[in-house]
Amino acid sequence: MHGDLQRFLSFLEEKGELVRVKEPVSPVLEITALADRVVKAGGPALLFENVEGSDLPLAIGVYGTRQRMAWALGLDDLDELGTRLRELMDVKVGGGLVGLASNLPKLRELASLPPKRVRRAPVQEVVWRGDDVDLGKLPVLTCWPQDGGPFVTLPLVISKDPASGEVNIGMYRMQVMGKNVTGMHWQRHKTGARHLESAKRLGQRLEVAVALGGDPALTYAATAPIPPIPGINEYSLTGYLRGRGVELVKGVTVDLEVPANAEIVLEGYVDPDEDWVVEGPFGDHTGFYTLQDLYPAFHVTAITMRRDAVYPATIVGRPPMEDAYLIEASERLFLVPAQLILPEIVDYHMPPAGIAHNLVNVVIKKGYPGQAYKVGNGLLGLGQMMFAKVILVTDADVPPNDHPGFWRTVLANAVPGRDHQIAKGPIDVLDHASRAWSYGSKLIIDGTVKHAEEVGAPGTSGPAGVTGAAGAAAGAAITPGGGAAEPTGAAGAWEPGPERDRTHLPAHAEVLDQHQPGNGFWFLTTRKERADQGRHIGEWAAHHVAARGVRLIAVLDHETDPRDFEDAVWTLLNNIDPERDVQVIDAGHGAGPVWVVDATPKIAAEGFARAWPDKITMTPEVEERTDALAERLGL
Ligand SMILES: Cc1cc2nc3c(=O)[nH]c(=O)nc-3n(C[C@H](O)[C@H](O)[C@H](O)COP(=O)(O)O)c2cc1C
Ligand SMILES: [Mn+2]
Repeated sequence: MHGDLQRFLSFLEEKGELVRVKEPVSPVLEITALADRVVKAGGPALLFENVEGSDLPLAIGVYGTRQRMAWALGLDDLDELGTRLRELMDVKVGGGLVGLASNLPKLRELASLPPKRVRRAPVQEVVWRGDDVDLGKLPVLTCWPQDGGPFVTLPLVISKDPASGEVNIGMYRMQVMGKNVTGMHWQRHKTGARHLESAKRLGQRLEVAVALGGDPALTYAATAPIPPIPGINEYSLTGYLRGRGVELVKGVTVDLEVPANAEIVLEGYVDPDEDWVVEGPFGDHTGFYTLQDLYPAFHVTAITMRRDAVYPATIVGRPPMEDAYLIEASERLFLVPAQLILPEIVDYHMPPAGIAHNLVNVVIKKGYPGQAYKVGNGLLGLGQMMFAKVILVTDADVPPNDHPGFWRTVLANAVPGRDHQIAKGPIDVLDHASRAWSYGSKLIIDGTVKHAEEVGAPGTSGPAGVTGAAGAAAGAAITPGGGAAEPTGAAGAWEPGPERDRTHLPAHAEVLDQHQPGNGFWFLTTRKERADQGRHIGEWAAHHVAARGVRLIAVLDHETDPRDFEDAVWTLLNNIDPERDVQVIDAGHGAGPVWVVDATPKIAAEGFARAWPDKITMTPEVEERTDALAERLGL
C-alpha cells in the first residue's frame, strides 16, 4: 500500500500516469480548465509545481481513471473490491435478516485493523497557529466562473460525536471565506451534520480537523457511504483496504486524532450557536451550479503540514469527472452488502450521466412477479441509495455499464404506465428540480421479462411461465402457471425504431433540434419561454406518428445536444421530479403508450418556487489560454 499521497504520486510517475506542470498556472479557473479536459480524455494525474500565489504544489486528477482508482486502493482492478469482500462474507445464505445476522460477526474482520497512535508525525513538521494561520497561502482552487470563491475540494473532514464518541470522516467541500474561516458544506443527511446537532444539544462547540492527503485509501474512505455499524468507520475501512491500521497523531489545538501521514491538516471548530454563513454558488458534481445556501462556519485554529507538502485537489462538474471513479469504487464495494439484503441482485451500476444518485441500473435474477419493485424499493432503503431518482431494473443479460444498451433493453421490456412505479422520498440536497429542497420523487421502471400476473392474468400457484421481449420475439406466449397460454399482445413484441435525425422528424415552431437515437428515446430541445411549454411539446410529439418505435419522449433545454446521448440523459435526469414531470400518453396511432418527460427548466409561472441554476461552462478566454497550455504540455 502507498501509505501517503506523495508515495502514490511517485508510483503514478513510474507508471507514466503523472505529468508535472512546471510553468506558472493560475488557481483561478485555469487549473480547472486543464484538469477538466485531461480527465475527460482519460489522461494522467497532474502535479502543478508552480501555482500562482502559493508556495505549495497542487496535485489533481490522482483518482481520475478506473485504473488509478484501483491502484490507489492497492488493487489492479476495482472489481477486486467486491471479490475480496465476498470471500470474507457468506452471501449465499440468503436475503434479509438471516443473511445479515449470519454475517455480522464476519463484519468484525473489517474492524480488526484499528488505527495506531504515533507520537511524531510528518504532518506536524510545520505548525501555524493563531495569527500565523492563513488559508490564503494554500493553492485553493476557484473552480468555475460563477463560483462564490475558492473551495477546498478534497478534504477529509474528521469529527467525533460528543455524545457517543463515534468518529467520522466525510468529504465535504469547504469554501474559503477568510484567513482562518471556511464554510462547512456537510449536507443535512451526512454524519458531520449529525455530530454538530449532537454538540448543539450538549451546548458544546464541535471540534473538527480536516486532513488533506494521507493514504489514498483513506481519501477514498471519506467518500464511501459507510453504514452505521458500531465499530466500523472510515479508519477501519481503510485498515481493511490497506491491510494495516492508519497512523494517527493527536492534533496540536484540538482533542482529535489526525492522520499522521497527511500532507496538511486544518484544525478548528464549528460553533453550533453561531449564525450559518452564505455558501456558494459552486459548480457542482451535478454539472450545474448549486446556488447559495446557508451552512455552518469552520474556524481554523491551526494549520499543520509537511515541510514539502503537496496540496491535493479535485474538480467536479459535468460528468465524467474524477468523482465518478471514487463513486465506482463504492459501487463495487457496497454491491456485496446490498446483495446480502437483496440477494437477487446480479449487478448494478450508476452511469456517470446520472452523477451517482440520478440513475441506478440494476440486473436481477427474477423468480416472481413484482420483484423489480421489491428490489427498487429495497435499494431506496439502503443508506445513501435513498437519494436514487431513477432506478432501471432488468433480468436480461445486459451489462449495467452499457448505458445506451441498458436503456434499450429496459425500454423494450417496459410498457409505459403498466411497468413503472413513482415513489416519494428524500432527494439529494444538490438536486435542483425536486419540488422542495431535499424532498422529491423517484421513478422505478420494471424492464424485466414479465410474468403472466404482471400483464393482467390472475395467476395460480403452478410453475410460472414468462413472456416479454425475448419470449415474444421467439414466438412464445404467456403461460400462466399451469394454465392455458395467452397471447402477449403488442407489448411483448415491442422493438425500438431505427435512428432518425432531425430531417426525418416532424417540424414544430418551438422545437430547436431533435433526434431519435434508435434505442426507444426521442429527444427534442426547446428554448423555454412560457409555462408548460415542455409538457405541450411532449404531448404534441406523442400524438405524432413519428412516436412509433419510441417509448420515452424527453423535452430538453436549448443547450442540450439531442444527438449526444450522454448529454441528453444527463440533462433529463437532473431536470425532473418524476411525479411532476413524467406522464404516460397513448395517442392511439399504433405507437402504444409512451412516457412523456418534461425535462425543461422549471419556472415560477409553473408554480416552481426555487431558482433554477445554470449548467457549468468555462469562459472562452480561459479555454483559449488552456488550448495553448495543453499544447505546450503535449496533453
Ligand atoms: C469530490 C467529492 C465532494 C463531495 N462534496 C460533498 C459536500 O460538499 N457535502 C456533502 O455533504 N457531501 C459531499 N460529498 C459526498 C460525501 O463525501 C459522501 O456522501 C460521504 O459518504 C459522506 O460520508 P458520511 O456518511 O460520513 O457523512 C462529496 C463527495 C466527493 C467524492
Ligand atoms: Mn461516515
